Amino acid sequence: MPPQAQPANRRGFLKLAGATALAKPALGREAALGEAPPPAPAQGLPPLKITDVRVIVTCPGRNYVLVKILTSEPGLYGVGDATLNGRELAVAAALEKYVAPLLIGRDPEAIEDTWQYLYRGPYWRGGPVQMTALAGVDLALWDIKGKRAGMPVYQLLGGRTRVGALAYTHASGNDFSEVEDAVRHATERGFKCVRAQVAIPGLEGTYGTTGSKTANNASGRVPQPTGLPQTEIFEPGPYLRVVPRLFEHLRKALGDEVELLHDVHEKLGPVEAARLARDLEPYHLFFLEDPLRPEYKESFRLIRQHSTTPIAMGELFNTLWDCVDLIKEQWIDFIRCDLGHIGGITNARKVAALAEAFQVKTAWHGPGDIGPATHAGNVHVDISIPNFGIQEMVFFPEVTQEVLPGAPEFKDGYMMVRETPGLGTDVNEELAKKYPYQRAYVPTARRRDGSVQDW
Ligand code: EZ4
Ligand code: CO
Repeated sequence: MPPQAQPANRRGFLKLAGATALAKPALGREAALGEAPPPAPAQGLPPLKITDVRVIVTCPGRNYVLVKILTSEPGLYGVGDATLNGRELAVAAALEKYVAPLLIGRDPEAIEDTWQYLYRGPYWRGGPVQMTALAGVDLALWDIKGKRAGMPVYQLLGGRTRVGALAYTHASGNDFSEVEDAVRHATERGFKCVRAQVAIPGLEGTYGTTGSKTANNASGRVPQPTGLPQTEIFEPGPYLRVVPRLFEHLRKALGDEVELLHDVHEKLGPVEAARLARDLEPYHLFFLEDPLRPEYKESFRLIRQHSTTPIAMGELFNTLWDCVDLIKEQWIDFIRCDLGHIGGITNARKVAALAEAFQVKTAWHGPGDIGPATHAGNVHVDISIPNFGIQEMVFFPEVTQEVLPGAPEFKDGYMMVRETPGLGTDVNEELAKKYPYQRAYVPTARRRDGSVQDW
């Protein structure tokens, strides 16, 4: 019987196949040295092949790129997210033109082999575009494996280590009292941890606050009518004076219990970041996020020498190797890679394991500009590792949830994955067509003198 003729449902197949198949699983063929490993089907299951790879670009509220991988088992497919904010079509092209042809006919069960093949195979490795494409494939393959096993992905990763993933949300405003209100609103919703950002007087727009009280707008959720990036103005002096006062205000107004975080968004130089970390010490942050640019990791040593404010870093990293120095030197307390930009679950679990050895915890990036499948991947990893720290999250608007259903759910301060097999997320392809891609960039930033500044 060809694989296509097998029932999609595992139990159905077992019933049909009976004890013979269980005793002697039908292997595709013998392994040949020097070739990719042949399909190695799980006990009692027929070998599986990838038959189609669909790349779906859609804009239900903002742009998303999805990878849908179909298999030779009727009805069995996986969905991954390959969204790279402001460079969506570059990833879609990488997937369509280069990755998809390599996947057709491969064994979808061989996740690690496929990961290595797509990472090292093209010779030109790494970078956000390729690593986001790889993440999309990786997430889809974990989704398939979970569905085939009849288990949520966290079970395949070793099972639960916790009930839910402690979450943080964003609170921002144009002045201290607006931020205070936003933090109160978040705690009323059940959040125990809140990231606080404030507009800096005299500067036109500051990361996390531009033109709106929601960080989602600031990070480009609404495609701009011109289709070109907005420009923000940044000066370190006013920023370094205002931020400690914000947290002084919040602690006086809200007390000590709520956990507060702040995102520098890689905007400072080393000694400036050290000063901010030191000045924030009295307010006991949960962590100070992404204080420095990612290029030169040793600068983090300087922050450590001056402060006990916990430090988190990583959303601009693309591989495990970007994380090595920060973790092994214990220059950070939280590693916060973006699963969607470091090649998915396969690489994230290695980052987590490396971090575990050095008592560093995880805090995976969780903004609105990565899709529900990546958020689900985040939480499946969060609840199956020993050294989880915290999970950044967003509430997806209704229209996004209709096109991309199944994001993890928020419950009393924690993220919960669905107990359905696989990642628990999906894509409504028909509905996705109603929301065509709209060009949108992340904002850029400049100093008052006109020179380029990190956003
Ligand atoms: O600005 O994902 O912690 N979250 C963040 C995000 C990033 C966006 C950039 O695409 O820093 O909001
Ligand atoms: Co951030």
